Amino acid sequence: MIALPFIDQPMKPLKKILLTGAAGGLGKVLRQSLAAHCDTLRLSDVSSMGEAAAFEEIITCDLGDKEKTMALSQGVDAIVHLGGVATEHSFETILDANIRGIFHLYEGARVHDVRRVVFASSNHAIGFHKQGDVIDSDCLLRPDSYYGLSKAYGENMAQFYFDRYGIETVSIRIGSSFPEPHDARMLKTWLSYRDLSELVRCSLTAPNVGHTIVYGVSDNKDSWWDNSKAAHLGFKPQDNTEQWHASREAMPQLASSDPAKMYQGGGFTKMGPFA
Ligand code: NAI
Ligand code: 15L
Repeated sequence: MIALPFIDQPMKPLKKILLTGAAGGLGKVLRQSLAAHCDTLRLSDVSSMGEAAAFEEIITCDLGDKEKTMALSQGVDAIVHLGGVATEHSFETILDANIRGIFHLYEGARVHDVRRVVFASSNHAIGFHKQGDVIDSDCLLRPDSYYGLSKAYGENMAQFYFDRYGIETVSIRIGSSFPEPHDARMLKTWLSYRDLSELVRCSLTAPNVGHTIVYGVSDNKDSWWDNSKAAHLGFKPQDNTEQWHASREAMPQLASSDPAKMYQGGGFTKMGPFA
């Protein structure tokens, strides 16, 4: 019997996705998982991304370059925006990559009529909420760093481009996405790569998301983050930090008066000032 290709290979939901930050830690993970959801994956970063596979396009670009960043969106159906400075630095360092960069990206989306963006926001947009307090997506923004401020700005940018131009965004306040949790704090904030990949898939394909804010976190015990207001995304995390509890709790612990122990953003709450 002859196999019919359209039966064996269900249609992919999107023709072309732009992935920024493709050379980074999470970029490498999503470079693999996004391949299943589009015909063509356009990869961009300021750093080297290696060789392009047959279904990939590679464009080296600094997000601070308005013209080049806007052009990245030409012909794409959706954007997954990971690119930028990913930890705390001086304001000037953050400014071009994260603040000007996201403006350039949304302007490209507007001009090239891209209707969906998935934005890698961060828990550091809300990092000055206390550890142990449970917050949802309506909580007050409490950035803990210049980096966290840039993510709060990115979320506001996403809201503005939805209200003004109808471009939909899912802003994912990622906790800590690494192969394993590094310490006791990450027992609460960890997001496995498998759950990250599924959350990005849900964020690209769920209908009518408007501007949705969701916490990027696995199914960890006693989570600080309540995703009930993002239930329409259909995200069901599969992983949790149970297997690391004993070893991470046995590590030397911070004093209870240490800001890194008091606040959800951990050590970011006490970095700087930068001369
Ligand atoms: P990463 O630092 O490994 O990757 C970021 C990428 O952005 C790098 O490849 C870098 O070259 C690129 N980049 C930096 N400045 C740029 C510029 N001016 N123009 C173009 N590209 C530039 O970080 P990671 O861990 O992969 O994070 C990806 C995204 O997710 C970042 O936006 C980060 O803020 C966010 N995030 C990550 C978390 C995590 O636990 N890994 C937690 C919360 C948020
Ligand atoms: C982030 O936003 C950073 O990109 C990542 O490197 C981790 O520090 C993470 O937050 C975290 O809070 O653990």
